[in-house]
Amino acid sequence: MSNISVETIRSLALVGHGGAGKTTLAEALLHASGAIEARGAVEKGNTVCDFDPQEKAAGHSLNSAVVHFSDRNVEVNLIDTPGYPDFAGQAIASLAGVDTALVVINAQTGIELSTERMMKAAAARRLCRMIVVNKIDADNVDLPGLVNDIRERFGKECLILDLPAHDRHDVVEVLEKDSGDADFDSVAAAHRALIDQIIEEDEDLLAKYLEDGQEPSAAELHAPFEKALRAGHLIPILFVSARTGAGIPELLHVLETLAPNPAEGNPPPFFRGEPGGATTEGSAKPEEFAAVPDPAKHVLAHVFKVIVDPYMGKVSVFRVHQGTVKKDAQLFVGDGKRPIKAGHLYKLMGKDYVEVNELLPGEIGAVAKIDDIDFDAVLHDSHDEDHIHLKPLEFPKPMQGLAVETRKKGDEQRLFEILHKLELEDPCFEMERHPTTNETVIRGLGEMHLRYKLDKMATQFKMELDTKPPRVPYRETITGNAEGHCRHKKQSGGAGQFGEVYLKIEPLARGAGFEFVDRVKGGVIPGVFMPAVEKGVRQALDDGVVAGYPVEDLRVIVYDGKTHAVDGKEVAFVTAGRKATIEAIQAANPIVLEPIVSIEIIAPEVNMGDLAGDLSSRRGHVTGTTPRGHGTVAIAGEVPLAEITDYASRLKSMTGGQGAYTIEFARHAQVPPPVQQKLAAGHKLREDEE
Ligand SMILES: Nc1nc2c(ncn2[C@@H]2O[C@H](COP(=O)(O)OP(=O)(O)OP(=O)(O)O)[C@@H](O)[C@H]2O)c(=O)[nH]1
Ligand SMILES: [Mg+2]
Repeated sequence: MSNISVETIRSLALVGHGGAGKTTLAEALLHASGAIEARGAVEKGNTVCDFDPQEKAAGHSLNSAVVHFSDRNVEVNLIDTPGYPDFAGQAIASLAGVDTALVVINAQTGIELSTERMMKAAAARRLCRMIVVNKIDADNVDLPGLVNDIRERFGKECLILDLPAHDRHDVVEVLEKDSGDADFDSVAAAHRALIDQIIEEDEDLLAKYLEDGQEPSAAELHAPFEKALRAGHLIPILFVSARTGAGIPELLHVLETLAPNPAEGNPPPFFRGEPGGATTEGSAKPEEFAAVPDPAKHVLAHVFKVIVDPYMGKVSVFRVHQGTVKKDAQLFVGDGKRPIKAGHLYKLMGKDYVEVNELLPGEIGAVAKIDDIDFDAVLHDSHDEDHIHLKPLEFPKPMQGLAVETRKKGDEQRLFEILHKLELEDPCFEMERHPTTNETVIRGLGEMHLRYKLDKMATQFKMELDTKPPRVPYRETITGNAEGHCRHKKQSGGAGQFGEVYLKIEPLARGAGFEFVDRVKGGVIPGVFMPAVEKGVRQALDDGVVAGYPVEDLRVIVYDGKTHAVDGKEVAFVTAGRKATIEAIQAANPIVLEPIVSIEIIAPEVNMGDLAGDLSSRRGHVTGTTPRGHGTVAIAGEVPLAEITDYASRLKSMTGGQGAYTIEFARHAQVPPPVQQKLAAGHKLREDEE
């Protein structure tokens, strides 16, 4: 038995923008704790966390990586996440595995796109947050200015917990100390501000403090400190240099004494019931409950990462939230009836798998070769825990698309298998197959994201692909009510076919999808044929009517019809359902909708005018701009997806390679009439089937 207890466990994710130094910081922490003998460097491609050959070649992280180490009295589970917005999927997913987000900011570049996104995402998950300003050793850094920026952007709750000293070779902590030399600011003032903020959380302590002026002891401050962290009333700022090691011992000390253990963090938001259950008639509203980090209770664990490892097979990485996961334990996956056996339990150390016998609440572990465990699965050991889910994380919807085709004929099946594996690993990577055009489209968050997947397919799976811009995923919908009718009758040789359908259609709110209502009275269309009618309706909707894109957001009400004792046939009702629907849609002022994406561009300030002009020439517009210091600006805007298929190369040439952008689905909007006419030209409705 080890002497780990829940109180000694810390689980943290390093998040923040690309290049902030997260991977280097993980390396520094591992080294300082004695977990590794020598420190690797990202440039040399020998860090624990960037172990993937593609990461080594790229010089930055592409995937999240999990490590663990013991230091003094604590067991730290640490996740290093990729910072470039293209790889945000795994960074966001990691938040479900930890109590604390360490948001790393590059002192040279200040607050960046992912800094803000991850601060927000961590707050939305109610994680404790700490800001780590890295690279304090670098030239031309303005640390007091950065502290002001941080407080302006993220609030007055961001308070200094240590200050750089001795010309940034060192730091001095300000919670226990109230005097000393710092490079800027005063230790006394930072100390006072911190104590005042913490004491606010505890009325008794505050009263005592006001009465006798006696400062509370470190022990007395612990509980209110945790409370302030949990409530987001305190976001400590720490300074480090992952390169020189300045501030690293102090950061470790903070992890030991102040970072919350699993019982001190906000409990993870589990709920019992089906997602969306509240909106489906008759089903109970999902009921929220908190997992209790008690090793003696039933097991509850959540899979926040899946790796498809060439040697280990499918690896599911999970965090234990409740109970103890033991080697050889029988675990249920979600609502699955048959348990799986966790024959080997691992803790991860970058690419290495370290076998363990048990995992306590707060720990991050993995099981391998169990195909039934997918991303976001809940593992448990009692059927009482069926229908349990963790509150879903919010991921950006991938919109950057590329149509792909295998170079070798006959490789299609293998392509799907590989794409499916890649989908498993990355919540922001999707593949779609368009049966009408026979097109396979991959979608990700940006051009770099897709390029990485193509490289991975080529190197790891030896799958070479040709690519081209994909068809834009337009949709069709209706703007008015209308009726449709079809009497399908066929007399060909022997047995005939007969089916007649009357229906009405009504528009529904955007995003509502499709509703099918059977309002036929007196069995004029016998119940057995109703599924056939619905099938026909769905065929019409899937095929599209105006321009060949799926029709959405409407209700179809079948209210009358007729059958025939001998010739009434399923196929006849499918055809009648389809044609009646087409007739109704054509009469209901159909329109074509296009996806509009929100775009975020980071670029040099000097290019702003050009970029805004270019965006409006693409039927888009700027919604806001934020200067980010260091001569760069963040431009937010909206633009139709159809207009930015070539944006990556355009941005590159407009900014001399200095610009970056990401897009995210925003909404659907009606295409301008000339575009609709163009799309509609050449569209043919399907022929009758025999
Ligand atoms: N001067 C200085 N350079 C640093 C420091 N920490 C990291 N770097 C350098 O900054 C660059 C980026 O470091 P990484 O550790 O890869 O940054 P990251 O946050 O993991 O980046 P992503 O993986 O892209 O999210 C590398 O060249 C590091 O050597 C530091 O404390 N001081
Ligand atoms: Mg990294």
